[in-house]
Amino acid sequence: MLETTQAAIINTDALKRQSACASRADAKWSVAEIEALFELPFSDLIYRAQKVHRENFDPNAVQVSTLLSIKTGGCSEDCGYCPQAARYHTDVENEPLMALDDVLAAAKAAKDSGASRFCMGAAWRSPKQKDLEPVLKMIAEVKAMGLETCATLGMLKDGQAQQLKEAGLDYYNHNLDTAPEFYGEVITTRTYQDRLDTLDSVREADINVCCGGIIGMGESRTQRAGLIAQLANMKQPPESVPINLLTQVEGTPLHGTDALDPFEFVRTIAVARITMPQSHVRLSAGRESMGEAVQALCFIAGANSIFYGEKLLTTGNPDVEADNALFDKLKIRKV
Ligand code: SAM
Ligand code: DTB
Ligand code: SF4
Repeated sequence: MLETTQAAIINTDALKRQSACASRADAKWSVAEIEALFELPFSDLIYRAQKVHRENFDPNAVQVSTLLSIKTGGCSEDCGYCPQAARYHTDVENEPLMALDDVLAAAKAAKDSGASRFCMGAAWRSPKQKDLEPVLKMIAEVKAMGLETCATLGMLKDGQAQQLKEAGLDYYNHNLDTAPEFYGEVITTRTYQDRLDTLDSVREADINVCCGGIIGMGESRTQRAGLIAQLANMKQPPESVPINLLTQVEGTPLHGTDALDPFEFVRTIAVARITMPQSHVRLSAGRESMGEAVQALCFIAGANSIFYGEKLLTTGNPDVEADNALFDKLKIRKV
């Protein structure tokens, strides 16, 4: 009997794994195939990415989302890039959950400046039920303002995704961050499988998935390809794929990592575009240090979404005037 129960548990686990990630046999892209894309001459890669982009999207429209950190700092996790982890000595202070009215005022300002989606982030390992209740209210009210809603609150437990859906959540952001082979170098307090399980519950609750990662953490090109393979081989790839360039924050373990060549970042965007033709690829953290030319290359390579507003969660982002000026020069429309 014990054996049967154990076998059932193992089978359920195996099924769960398959539901987030395609099994080897139906993998759409091997890591080697993705690496071969990375190896293409730059112009050939960008040409392929532009072709795929134009077949699937208006090439001159970029979706804009504004982020707000509704609960900042004091996080129990050890993500090596993150200024909000309590264990690292950064300038980020631990703050309580923001009041509803303050969140709504920020959402209104985001809407007035042209954002179509409002993303609320919390520095939690996982939301406690007593913390989730006020967030559900925020989601419902932001939605009622006519904005799309997104939240990133950490790992979700049974039933929480369903509650978020019922409150009106359109997108849940939960990143895989990097390839499984590099993951343990960056985070030890939660597993890759924990992340896949949360992504599964988001899918099951019929919430759009926003899932991507961070480039420039010292991973190899093969590992960058490994992250893209994980995302592209999902049974249903994420609707939104944020590609963050590591923002190095003093006091975090990854501060001092060798800077990534900007062309390698552009290549990663192009490869994400080719392998996930129907996903919005978001040029995420790191834009402030990129300059206009590299950002323009990212749009040409197929990025069609950004975080818009002078702050990400705790670090800086270009101000809206600078983004609007760039969009005017490139004749890009915000959507
Ligand atoms: N605490 C929740 C979690 O980890 O799921 C939600 C917020 S967390 C800050 C969201 C994502 O932001 C992380 O998964 C990571 O990909 C990204 N991020 C955090 N710090 C970053 C940094 N310094 N540079 C680039 N991306 C970063
Ligand atoms: C994502 O992939 N990038 C955003 C959002 N999802 C939540 C966060 C970037 C955070 C950068 C560091 C900071 O501002 O604290
Ligand atoms: Fe906490 Fe999220 Fe930062 Fe990790 S990335 S330390 S879970 S806030």
